[in-house]
Amino acid sequence: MIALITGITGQDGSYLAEQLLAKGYTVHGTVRRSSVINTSRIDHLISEYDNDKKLILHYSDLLDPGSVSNLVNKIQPDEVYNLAAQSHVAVSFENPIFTSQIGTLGSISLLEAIRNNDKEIKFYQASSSEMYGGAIEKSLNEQSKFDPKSPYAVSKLFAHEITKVYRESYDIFAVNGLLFNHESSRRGETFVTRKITKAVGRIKYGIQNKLTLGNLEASRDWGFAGDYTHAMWKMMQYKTPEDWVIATGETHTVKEFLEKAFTYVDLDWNDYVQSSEDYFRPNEVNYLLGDPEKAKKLLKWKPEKSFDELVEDMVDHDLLEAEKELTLLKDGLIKPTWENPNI
Ligand code: NAP
Ligand code: G4F
Repeated sequence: MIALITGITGQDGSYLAEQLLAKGYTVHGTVRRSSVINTSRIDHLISEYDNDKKLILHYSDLLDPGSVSNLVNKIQPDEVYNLAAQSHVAVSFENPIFTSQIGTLGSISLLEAIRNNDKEIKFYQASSSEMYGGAIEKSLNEQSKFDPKSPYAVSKLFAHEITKVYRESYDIFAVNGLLFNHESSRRGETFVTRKITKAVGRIKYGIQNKLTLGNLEASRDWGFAGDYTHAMWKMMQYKTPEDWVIATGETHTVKEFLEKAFTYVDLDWNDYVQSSEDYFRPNEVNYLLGDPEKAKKLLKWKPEKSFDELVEDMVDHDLLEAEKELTLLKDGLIKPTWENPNI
């Protein structure tokens, strides 16, 4: 089996590549050219699989439809996973056009490439619970109405709908994974969970003394990224192409995450955390809770890692990172930054 993953350098791309390679797939991934090497999440896979050409990276940007089409033509994949995006909701308010272009141009370029090359190629679109936005239902499933609240969510909604259009119009096996928030030690450092666990590690080692966040009352259905990428693969093996909600069925506030993470290292978060308007968004999604019953029943999928285990794993990882950072600081190899200027 041959898979193409756009966004392989991201959190999900790295877990998905790992899982597909372990199943014996040949994995092709797109990498954006950058002035610094940006493959840190997949370096362990490159050293293991690069020599026997099981993992092959290509320079490609989703904003360049020609490069996307050439790639599909050249690789002739069995499965395409479209994970690339400007995935930060707050940043999408700052860069709305760029964010929208990746979501819209990226998905339709890939679908067109599949339609023109080989309609047997299966397609996965990384849809998002963010598209539900202001929905009033308590628990959200595949039938719930969308109400996007950010440029990011609107661009994801376009990709979601165009995926359905290509499925219905051209009989392409095109699926949407409606994934609720999923985290890990590979999560980008400006998403709230990782921002917290990284700060916990640094505070514990005395490298940082405060943490500034935005809305502490926001509530999210947080799962483990590795469980969710496994669900992506399962959707692609199901007999028919459909839309699937992937979630834990539990929701927690940012405050609850703080409580769990700081208590784990015997600290009281109230002593370190402040909330600033600077980190509030122009439009907030206050509450998200998913209902994964369909995936549980038909895909035989369930989240393996609990909320507590997820938080503890992330804190454990970031304690080790902080310990390494402290050594570098002591050796004078890096300069101290008391708090990362994060979004
Ligand atoms: P991520 O860590 O931010 O990774 C995004 C990936 O997209 C990175 O590899 C990034 O490359 C790449 N990318 C960005 N702009 C690109 C462009 N113009 N052309 C090609 N590649 C580009 O995101 P993630 O958490 O893994 O999420 C994967 C996908 O699932 C995203 O589409 C996200 O919107 C969606 N999603 C995520 C969640 C979640 O909770 N994690 C939930 C629902 C949906 P660089 O490494 O060069 O930046
Ligand atoms: O961690 P977040 O930035 O994730 P958000 O906005 O829910 O988006 C993530 O999940 C979506 C799925 O629902 C994905 F589609 C998307 O790509 C991304 O992966 O923020 C979570 C909550 C928000 O309500 C935010 O306002 O935490 C709140 N928050 C409070 N203080 C903060 C902060 N978020 C960030 N990033 N930074 C803060 O300081």
